[in-house]
Amino acid sequence: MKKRGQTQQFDKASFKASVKKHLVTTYAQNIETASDKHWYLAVGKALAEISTGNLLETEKRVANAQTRSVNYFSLEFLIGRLTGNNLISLGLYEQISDAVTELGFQLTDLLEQERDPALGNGGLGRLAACFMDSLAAQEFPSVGYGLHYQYGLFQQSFLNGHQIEFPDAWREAEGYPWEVQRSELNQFVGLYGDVSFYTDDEGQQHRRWNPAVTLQGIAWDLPIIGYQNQSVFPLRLWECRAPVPFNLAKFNDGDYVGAQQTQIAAGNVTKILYPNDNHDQGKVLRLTQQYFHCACSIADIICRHLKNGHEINSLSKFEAIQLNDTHPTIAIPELMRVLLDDHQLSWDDAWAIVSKTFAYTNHTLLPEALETWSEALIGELLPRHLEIIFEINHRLMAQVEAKWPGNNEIKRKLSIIAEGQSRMVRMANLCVASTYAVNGVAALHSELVKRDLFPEFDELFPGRLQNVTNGITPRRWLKYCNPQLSALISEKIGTEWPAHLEQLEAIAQFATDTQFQQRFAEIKKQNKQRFADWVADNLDIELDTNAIFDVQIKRLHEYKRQHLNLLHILSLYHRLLNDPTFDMHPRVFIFAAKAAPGYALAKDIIYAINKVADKVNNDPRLNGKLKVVFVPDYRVSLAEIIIPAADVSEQISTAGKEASGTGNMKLALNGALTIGTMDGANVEIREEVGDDNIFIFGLLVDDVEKLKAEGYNPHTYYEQDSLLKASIDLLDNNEFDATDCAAFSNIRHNLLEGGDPYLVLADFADYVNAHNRIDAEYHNQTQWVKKTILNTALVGKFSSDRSIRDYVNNIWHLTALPQ
Ligand code: F58
Ligand code: PLP
Repeated sequence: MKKRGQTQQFDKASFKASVKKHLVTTYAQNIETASDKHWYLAVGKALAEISTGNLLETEKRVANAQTRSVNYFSLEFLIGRLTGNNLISLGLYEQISDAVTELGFQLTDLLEQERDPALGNGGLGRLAACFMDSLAAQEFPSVGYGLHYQYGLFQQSFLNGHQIEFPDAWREAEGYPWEVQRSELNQFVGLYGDVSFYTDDEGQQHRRWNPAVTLQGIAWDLPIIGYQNQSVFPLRLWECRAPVPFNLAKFNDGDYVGAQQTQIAAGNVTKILYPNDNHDQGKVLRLTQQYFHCACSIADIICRHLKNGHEINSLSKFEAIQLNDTHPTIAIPELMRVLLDDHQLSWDDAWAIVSKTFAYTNHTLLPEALETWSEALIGELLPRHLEIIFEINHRLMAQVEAKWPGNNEIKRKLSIIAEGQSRMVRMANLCVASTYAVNGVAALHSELVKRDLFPEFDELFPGRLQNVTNGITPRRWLKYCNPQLSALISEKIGTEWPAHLEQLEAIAQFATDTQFQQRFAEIKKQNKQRFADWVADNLDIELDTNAIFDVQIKRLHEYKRQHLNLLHILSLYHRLLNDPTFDMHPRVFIFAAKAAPGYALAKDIIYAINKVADKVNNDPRLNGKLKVVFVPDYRVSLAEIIIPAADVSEQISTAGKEASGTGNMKLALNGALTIGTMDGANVEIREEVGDDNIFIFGLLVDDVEKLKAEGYNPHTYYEQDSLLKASIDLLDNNEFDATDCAAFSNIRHNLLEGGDPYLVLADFADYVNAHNRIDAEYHNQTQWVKKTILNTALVGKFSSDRSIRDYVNNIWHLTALPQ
């Protein structure tokens, strides 16, 4: 690998001139009167000039290297703001900061002007962004393929405690300064229609799809800038448009609306990101998005492959395709179709390529999130693809028959087609059958994928099912978001750690050094103050930075159990008011979470937390011991200020439900102590930091299964635990809500009569105990700070650079670009 520290050549005077040029000529602003926002846009454009040049250079180097690339297919890339992070990668943060000061501005103010490109829902989309960063940092040839949504994940605000959603026009009126259109890469995509036979000149019969509708894919590239190495790889996002602006015949007949119908329909394909996390809705438009994404991306890969002078037969030698969950699975039959019908390969030759090209990552075991599509719908939208899926299934069933002769039960389980009233295509089965590697995202999750989800596939295809534990990029999630801690670390162990996070282990030796502890604690305090100032300015709530900042930030979902956290808060409220012997260190409970717009109970939980916050924050009887803040509009840029300010990280999913989590890694890296269940990557965090430096509680996966099998009854817990009973009863007595909104009673009903599907009541007592331990241990500040230092020091494993190396070594088999 190239020696790090090769930063961009920089000439301040010409940079300033370029900013001014863009301000005037690109954005038509006067230098004297332009707003901060226009200065940010102009700075972004001036920087993008550098990155676009490097992107084209890197493309050439990749072509010359003649090695394998990975194509990361994902319907989501939750990249967050690019400008600040890109400055770090370019190694130009200080220089640009100086240049901007000379222009009369503060760089930090301008960076605040950038809207987050929220092109993802949560963990899965954010993981894709971290992976792109780590691929570029290590110079592995790579392209990210996604969609250029006009509207990203909705913006959230609260009205009387209720979530309301607004469209997220992330590009605003001016467009996003970092993106460039690559019109030479545009593609055409078919839909609907029928399939016919034809005979070629040699008398061979072939299938041909005759689509009834054609869409155009417009390629937009965002630069993924390698950390201080000058390589830039593309994140290629496809925008859907109609191939012609309107229907001329209809227009000439005076049917002006009819003339635009196709165009309006085409514009809808990439209009909006579906806002569900861990839930599959099965809408036609979603399948259209998926196919549009895959067809454009496959076409682009093949164009590149042929342009680089390679034979179609060598595709898998030069290209790997990683499917980020099943959302881009239709790429599998699409590549088969292109190879069979356009390149006229035999089935066996085409299959040999496809089954050596694709790999698939599973991110969930939740049954409601496992994608299936109606066979009828696929047949209508993509008739040729359905034929191909049938053929893949036919051959799979033959393999199953050979391994388990006459066993129809296994056939029913493994079949890509689920029988039933309406036949459904199971995308995960299609993936496992067609890829050469399948991975879960944390050790426990990958074991459960083998044990519970695909045990027979594991027998049929030994070795195919693997684990790659997730990771996070240390550049954004430590160096950029926590500059003071980063400076302290660099002072002690040098500046190489952002590219080699395992080096952080060397700060463990300072965990008991009083002076280091003081500085570490002081930085945490300042980060808490930075966040407290933000809260005062934006939410008008005063926070005491001496309190414990207890943070749960993630999508709102029953399995993540924000309502368990809420019940604990209610138990503290109850004890503070009713038990004169009870005392506690002041706590601020910080939440941030978006609920899927159609997820009623999740919205009820948000409402309940907001109402409890209103009450406890203003109740003088609590002596300021308890505060609750629900920060609206959770997004990457908010995570960047909350995470460095956290003392406690809530990772409290029901065991077996959270595939990995990545927020848990970010918080631990920034010195928050985890209170968590033995779930997802919490298990591995515990292994790294040691039992003394984490607060583990709750049922284990096997306990959960056993309890459910025995017949779980939440009433038993309710009746036997007086603190739990008092807390749950607070949900039902208008203590927090004078309106007749049913949110509180819905939550209570779900927990008691609804059977408490995520075992909140079963874990409550142990959770409260773990919190009591936190309260007790926080009093011993020396010990506490030691633990937080050890968290930062010992989580180097969770760098996404390591995850990417695992993929490279075990799945993709890539070589880093030579200089
Ligand atoms: C998440 N999945 C997992 N899905 O829940 C989390 O444990 C894991 O850390 C993360 O992936 C990365 O591996 C997730 O975020 C989604 O958001 C999908 C969006 C599209 C619809 C289905 C869910
Ligand atoms: N959303 C955003 C904005 C994030 O930054 C992250 C991870 O840090 C997530 C969602 C995923 O959080 P979790 O792993 O806790 O589900």
